[in-house]
Amino acid sequence: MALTQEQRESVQAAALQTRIDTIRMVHAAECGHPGGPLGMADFMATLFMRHLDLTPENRHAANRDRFILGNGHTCAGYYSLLSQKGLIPREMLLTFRKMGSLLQGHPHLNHDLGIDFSTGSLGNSLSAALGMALAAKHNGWDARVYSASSDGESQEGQIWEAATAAAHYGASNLTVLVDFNNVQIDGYMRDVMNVRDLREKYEAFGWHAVDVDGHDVDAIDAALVAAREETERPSALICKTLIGKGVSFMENQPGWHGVAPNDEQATTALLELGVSADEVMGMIAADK
Ligand SMILES: Cc1ncc(C[n+]2csc(CCOP(=O)(O)OP(=O)(O)O)c2C)c(N)n1
Ligand SMILES: [Mg+2]
Repeated sequence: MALTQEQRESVQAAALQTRIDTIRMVHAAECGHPGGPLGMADFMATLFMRHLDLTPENRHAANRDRFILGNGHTCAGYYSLLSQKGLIPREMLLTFRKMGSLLQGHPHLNHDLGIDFSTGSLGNSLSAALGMALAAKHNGWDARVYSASSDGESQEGQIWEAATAAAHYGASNLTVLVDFNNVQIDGYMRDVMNVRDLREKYEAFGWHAVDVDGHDVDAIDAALVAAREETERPSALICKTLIGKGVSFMENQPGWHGVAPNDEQATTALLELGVSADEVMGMIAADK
């Protein structure tokens, strides 16, 4: 079923909050990765708000849905969404990347916070997600396993070992959402190491694979519904995104892969995201 206007607006509000939190967290930490989470915000918000069955009540249940962030460096947005779902206290967000904080610069497994796997070293995520998906099937659980990955992570050989095994074992309860932004740490992906057409690749590996506009929440929601309806094959959503989406000077700029905005840049970013001038002044001061 298509999203109602109310549902669409609620997902878009969650995506906007994710972008605002990302800017504030990376600004406050004075380090981190703002570009990726801004680009992923729309498909991550659709997944977290509409599909992923993870709540404060069920977080310790063995048979609940799982999520693994393969491109772990984009965790500011992930933490924001976990806080919007009530798993991470909001006041914890600004401790991001500070000494002693549970919110490390890459996710550390913590079921209290809803974090299902430690990531940061690219390439492991799909294997881990596949293990969880097969375990759920083995136990007869009606649980789905989602992972986020990226064009950069798709350069890792282990991803393709997992893709082979997932199709072979018919892990139809597994869905990967790939952040395809043509950017990685050192520049444009097509210049550094072109992974080419990932939809064709996943399809050739035996997956149900679709290209989707990674900023169109209706299209993402429909693709996630179709993935749930698959009974034989794992599903891959190749989400075409713009790194830095929503902040004009960060869009499509590899330089914003892993650099924190200074006070002036954070102010401009928050204003562009629609935060009022008064609120922005308060935020910049509070982030210190
Ligand atoms: C195994 C491994 N090799 C190298 C790195 C260093 N690294 C961190 S992020 C990154 C780029 C990954 O590309 P992508 O996820 O597409 O980045 P983005 O689109 O967010 O800029 C690399 C190479 C790593 N984390 N793990
Ligand atoms: Mg990328």
